[in-house]
Amino acid sequence: NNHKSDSRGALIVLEGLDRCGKTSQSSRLLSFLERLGYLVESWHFPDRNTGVGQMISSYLANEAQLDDHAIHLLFSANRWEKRSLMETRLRSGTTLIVDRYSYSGVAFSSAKGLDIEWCKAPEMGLLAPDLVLYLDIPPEKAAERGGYGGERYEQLEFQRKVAHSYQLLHDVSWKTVDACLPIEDVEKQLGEMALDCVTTCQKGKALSQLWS
Ligand code: NYM
Repeated sequence: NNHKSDSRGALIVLEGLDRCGKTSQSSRLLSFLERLGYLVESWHFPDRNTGVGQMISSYLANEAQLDDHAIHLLFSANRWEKRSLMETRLRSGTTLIVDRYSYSGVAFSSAKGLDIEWCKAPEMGLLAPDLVLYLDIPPEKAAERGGYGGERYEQLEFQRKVAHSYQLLHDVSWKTVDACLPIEDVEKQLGEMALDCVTTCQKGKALSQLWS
């Protein structure tokens, strides 16, 4: 590895509705990049291991009730508490594959009716992803996959609203992949897009911040 000083890992985010296949695709993407010899870690938000994460987890399990604004800020705080570690990892050359990020935060909260600009505000200053891979699936198809775990938000009607909110968030870093394709085809497409991004960041690309 001939590291230039501005060489770094890539921040790659996977987004999509519940049951779109994000979690299995992120582990496939992790092994793909590992096999090619890259330093790579798999992350997930919400990170339920922190104190804030435990509050989020009991909210999602319907064990705790919280005001919509308050839970929104907790999801955001859960990203802020990982921000410096995230930057350290990226600068040391590790690529991060992140299952859900600020886009989930904004899409799910604005689907409840909160103002979208209000939802984006606490995300400002978090690291901007180099690539957002959106696993596109019609809400009805996702619901058919079954296994909605019974957590809060896992209902067809609500997922339709989330899908609509996601559409408002597309920016230049987004690539949409048809999540209804066979799992190996999705894997292959994600792999190619991720590899391209990792190579660019390795050559040296400035880290930027949300939302720009
Ligand atoms: N979720 C996730 C939010 O509402 N806001 C956020 O900022 C994030 C990261 O949490 N239905 C929602 C989306 C999911 C739920 O996520 C739990 P997962 O990926 O099932 O652990």
